[in-house]
Amino acid sequence: MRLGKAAGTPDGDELVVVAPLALEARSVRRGLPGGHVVRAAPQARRAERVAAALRDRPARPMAIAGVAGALVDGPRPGDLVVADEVRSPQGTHKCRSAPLLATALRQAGLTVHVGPVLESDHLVGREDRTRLSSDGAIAVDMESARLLDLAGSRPTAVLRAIVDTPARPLLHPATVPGGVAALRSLRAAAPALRRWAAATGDRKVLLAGPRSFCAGVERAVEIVERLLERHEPPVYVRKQIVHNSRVVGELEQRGAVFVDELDEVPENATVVFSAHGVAPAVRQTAEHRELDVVDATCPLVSKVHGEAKRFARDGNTVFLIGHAGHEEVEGTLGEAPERTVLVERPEDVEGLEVEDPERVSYLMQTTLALDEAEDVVRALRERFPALRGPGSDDICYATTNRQEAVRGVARDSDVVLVAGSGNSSNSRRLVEVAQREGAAAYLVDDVGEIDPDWLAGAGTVGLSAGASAPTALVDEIVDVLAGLGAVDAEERTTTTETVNFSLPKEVRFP
Ligand code: 10G
Ligand code: SF4
Repeated sequence: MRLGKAAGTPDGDELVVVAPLALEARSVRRGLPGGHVVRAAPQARRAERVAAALRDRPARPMAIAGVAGALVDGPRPGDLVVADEVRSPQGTHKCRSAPLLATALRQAGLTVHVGPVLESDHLVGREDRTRLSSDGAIAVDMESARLLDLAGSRPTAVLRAIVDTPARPLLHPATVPGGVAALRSLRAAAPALRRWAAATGDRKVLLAGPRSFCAGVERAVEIVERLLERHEPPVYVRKQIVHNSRVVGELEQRGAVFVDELDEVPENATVVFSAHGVAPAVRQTAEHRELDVVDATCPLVSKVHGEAKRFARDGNTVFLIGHAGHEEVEGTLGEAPERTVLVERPEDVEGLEVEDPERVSYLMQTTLALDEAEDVVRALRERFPALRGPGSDDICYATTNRQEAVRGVARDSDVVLVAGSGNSSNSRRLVEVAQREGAAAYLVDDVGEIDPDWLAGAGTVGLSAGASAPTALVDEIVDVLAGLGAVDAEERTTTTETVNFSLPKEVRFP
């Protein structure tokens, strides 16, 4: 499924590499046999050579590869810098697919720094570096911006190998070994340019809707945010408030402290229970320790806890369908541990022993794959015909909607990317649902995790996000794709969600 210029054209001449100096060009050529490497500093005659090479290959991506000086401490001679933007007095060029090239380089075992690169019209001395880095630039070269001016709308990447650093500026005794290390790195880096180029191309992006935050996550995050606004930090949170590294990291920066267990929370402190819910034993410990509890358990998880209590009170054996060790499962199991049995898959059903086969019921983790959970229920019903289920589905509306939406998108996509963290059960289920529809599908917790090979030849990319993944990450993924070629984005919304949960009284401030 392709749109416009094919995504990925690995024909040996798939990109134009511009290397300003002869030594740089030679290093790149050695690492990129058959590649089209143009040697060109941006003086008028050489710039014309670059322009001609680009004119002859109008649809090819362009990579600039050469050496540079580091402006900050950190990069060492031989390290690589991938520019996410190039600044010059004339303006700024964005290099939006930089994370993808950086990933390919890291996969090759190279040390990579991603950040802004400055173009300077003169060699930069030791004193100038602090001033030039004050806006966040990490490296300086002498031609990237002017070469990018020639690129037109084609995808571009800027790769630089560090020769000199603030501690070892140019004309230092270490300059020669630094230069040797940089040229060696350029050669080693060249094959990654080819992988980056193979991922370029115009494409269609199908955005699965709904995606990203559900009402339970919105509520849980807002609870912590409101407490942080009202209280002096720290605000303690038992476990990750939701299973997303970015959400947790941002709250941490604002003063939230995430703990594994309540014994890490000081006496009389405020502690938030995560959206996944807790076992009654945890509540009792908090009460015993006189902690100020604010409960961010999603009301739809609380509903399942209520059902567990009711079934257990009626003398039922409760089969809880879910994943062992998951926090939500631990919490629900804790409501009636002596009466509840965890069932993970249909094969588990055969070995189940119960007190009274006439008094059996089932419950579910809220974030399971619908089709998989149904298989388990079917197996349970075959073995225990008297099986009772919950009043209404335990798999929540948000899980159901996101799975339905990603399924529709996956059918028409070559590859599906799902924004979400590795420990997010619902996000992982979205990947699996997409895979069952026949698409290649991957979980992406950060744009730096996107492997360029996933996108090679993929003219249609589906995009979704787990219930705990922020929309900002989806936007960043689209931005990276847009750095690889023109993106024709289409929203595929299967349903519009209007669910909203009220906040607990402890954070309903006047
Ligand atoms: O999908 P899981 O349960 O791992 O949680 P999450 O934090 O990634 O997403 C929100 C879902 C819940 C809070 C579970 S009800
Ligand atoms: Fe609540 Fe469903 Fe979101 Fe879990 S996934 S927090 S149950 S709305």
